[in-house]
Amino acid sequence: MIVEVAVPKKYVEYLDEELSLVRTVYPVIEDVFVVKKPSRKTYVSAPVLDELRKKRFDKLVVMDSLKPTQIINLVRELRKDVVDRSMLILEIFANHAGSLEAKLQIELAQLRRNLPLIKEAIRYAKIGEMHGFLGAGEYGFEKYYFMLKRRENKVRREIERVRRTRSLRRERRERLGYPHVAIIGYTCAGKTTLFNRLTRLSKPVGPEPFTTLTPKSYKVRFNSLEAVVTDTVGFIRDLPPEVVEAFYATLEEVAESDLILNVLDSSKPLERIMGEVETSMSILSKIGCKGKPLIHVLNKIDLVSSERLNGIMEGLTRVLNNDQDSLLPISAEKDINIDKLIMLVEATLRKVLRK
Ligand SMILES: Nc1nc2c(ncn2[C@@H]2O[C@H](COP(=O)(O)OP(=O)(O)OP(=O)(O)O)[C@@H](O)[C@H]2O)c(=O)[nH]1
Ligand SMILES: [Mg+2]
Repeated sequence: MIVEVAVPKKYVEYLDEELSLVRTVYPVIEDVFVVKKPSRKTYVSAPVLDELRKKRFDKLVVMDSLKPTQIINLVRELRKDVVDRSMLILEIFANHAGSLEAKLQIELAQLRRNLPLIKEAIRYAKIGEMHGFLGAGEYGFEKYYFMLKRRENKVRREIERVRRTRSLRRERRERLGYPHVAIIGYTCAGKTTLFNRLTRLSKPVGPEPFTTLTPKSYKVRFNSLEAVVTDTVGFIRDLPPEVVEAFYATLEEVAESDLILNVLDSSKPLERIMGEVETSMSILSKIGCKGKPLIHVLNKIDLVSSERLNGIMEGLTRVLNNDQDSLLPISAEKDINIDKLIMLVEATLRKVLRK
């Protein structure tokens, strides 16, 4: 599968991150082009469409969120498959989903993404401009639409059932009275590596975004104090709303935690780290975690020189809320400062529990 990638101007500074998302699903990228001003009808301009028609590729990946009409117009113009950023992120999620809950959530999100597309196709079929992809014109689409609608309701009920089981498990744990520590952060920051280090488990880790899709909890001893630690789904800039709704419901554990560890990747440029702190903080406030004790864990320090590390620490100290939050450089992989982190978690939890 060879893909052609369109990147909007607003994402050019994050080109490497956007392309790493694409490569997770489509390793062979034929070409990348920047879209300065998206067209309302086909997203890319008419001259670019002409260029694209001459090229050999199987799929056009657009790293922006497209309207159903834009997708349908592009497919009709190019006679090729078109995938936008939301669909791509959902595909990555689908490839990584292990648990039943994650699989159902992805199916629901994909249904919610596809239903408006099919509605649009019905509209086209009705004005006689597009033949039904089920070969039955407008009636084929309509039948398909209602079938998916029924499936959507069924999946929704199923998810509620699975979530109830998970929340019962959580209540049982709470009755046992353990404090709760949630590990959050941008995707690939090293959350699961840290979780594994603390729990001595070996949950899957990897350089691909969104390796972890189901939150995992485990009991950990922080010196004299035992607590339950939860690993969570990573964050990324501009998450599609379908994904936010589906996945970040699993973040309810974070909202109920006593302490949050926000994992940051120190091997990235400072501006990028700052941007990621911003993304994480805005998601935290959306899920009702404002004012919770936070430890910013600056991970992967084995990859940076002490000079660079000092620069990053200074930069972060300036933007973080330092009266309340702590900042600690570590390497989860190379076991640097993990003992310090354990002491800091213990001390912070003691303070919180005394309140
Ligand atoms: N050099 C170095 N690499 C690390 C460190 N911690 C994690 N990594 C690497 O960073 C990559 C991502 O690690 P994960 O633990 O999977 O990251 P995550 O935050 O759980 O990512 P998602 O679950 O995908 O959101 C992996 O390739 C790890 O081996 C570290 O301290 N040093
Ligand atoms: Mg992970």
